Amino acid sequence: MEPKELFPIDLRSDTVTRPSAAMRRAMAEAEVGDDVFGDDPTVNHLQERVAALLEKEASLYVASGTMGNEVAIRALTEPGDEIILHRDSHVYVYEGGAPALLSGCSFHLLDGARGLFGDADVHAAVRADDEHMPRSRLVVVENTQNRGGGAVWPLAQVAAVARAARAHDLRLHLDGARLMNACVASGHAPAEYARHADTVSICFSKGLGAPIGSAIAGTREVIHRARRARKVFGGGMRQAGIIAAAALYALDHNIERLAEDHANARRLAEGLAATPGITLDPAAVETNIVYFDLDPAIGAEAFCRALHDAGVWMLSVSATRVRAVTHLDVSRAGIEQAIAIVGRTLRALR
Ligand code: TLP
Repeated sequence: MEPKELFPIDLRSDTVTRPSAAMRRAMAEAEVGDDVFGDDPTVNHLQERVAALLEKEASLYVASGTMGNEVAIRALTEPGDEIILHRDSHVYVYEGGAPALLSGCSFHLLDGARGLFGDADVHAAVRADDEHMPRSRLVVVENTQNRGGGAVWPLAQVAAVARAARAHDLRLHLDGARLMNACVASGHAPAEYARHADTVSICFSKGLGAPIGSAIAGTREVIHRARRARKVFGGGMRQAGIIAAAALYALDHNIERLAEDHANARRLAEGLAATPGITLDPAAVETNIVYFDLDPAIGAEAFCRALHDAGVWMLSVSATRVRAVTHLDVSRAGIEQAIAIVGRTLRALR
């Protein structure tokens, strides 16, 4: 692996990684064609690869995680349907209300620690078949759960939620933007999670280190509907093999190494937890996402601004909450530096 510059130590997200020289070579050498005509061999290869990985009939390459979630939702619902999901899910909080805008769906929000919920929550949320009410149609599960601190869903809990959904003839979409992190942390194969879902999305542009792109997988019929939605949403791409090659490279080289990011996140959490002014339970860090709380007297925004000036970038997500995400462009040395700089920054602010 090429040496990376230490500064800035950018922990805002695992989306900030830059393609390595080897990944760029794979991109430059990719065979391409017009993917709207279905002619791009690299995209076709990637789609076969993802379908096999998730043990689904078909898959579809899309521009982003948001597009993956939204074309899946469009493919699985009709306008007027209601989606059951956690109030902290990306689909609800961070996709600009897209299910309402693009698919005509409303939301039924669930609570639960770390962004997770259970089968009883689904049973209780399903509406009666009554013309006054929206039709309950889809459950969305996010694994790992971003706002839940990168929490990993226990496989048995996904299975129970899926059984509850099926009992009411509901569909299940798995937002697996960081499914590979969940798999590396839990030891489960991606297909073990995917088997419980009608559609699964995975992102190549997060911890896997590709510059662009996500994919969804499902039955041939659902993927056919999703492909139509992708075109309507403006996501039909032409010689997309250039970027699909980066995704293939990421699948070949960047999955197992996510364990390093998880170890770095744990080390970061331990270092931060030992820093006066920070509240954090290191045991809550299961994957590559670390959330912590600051003294309200300091405030997350002022802290992140001062930290930024010192060369460490984190994201303030509320008045007192900060997020830091580890990834392949931050080494263990960078993490140790970041811990030291956070300590100095907080001392200066107090
Ligand atoms: N998450 C981003 C931000 O949007 C918050 C991040 O930095 O974590 N599902 C999940 C669980 C996600 O975390 C994200 C991105 C997406 C979907 C959307 O992916 P993109 O950004 O490719 O549309």
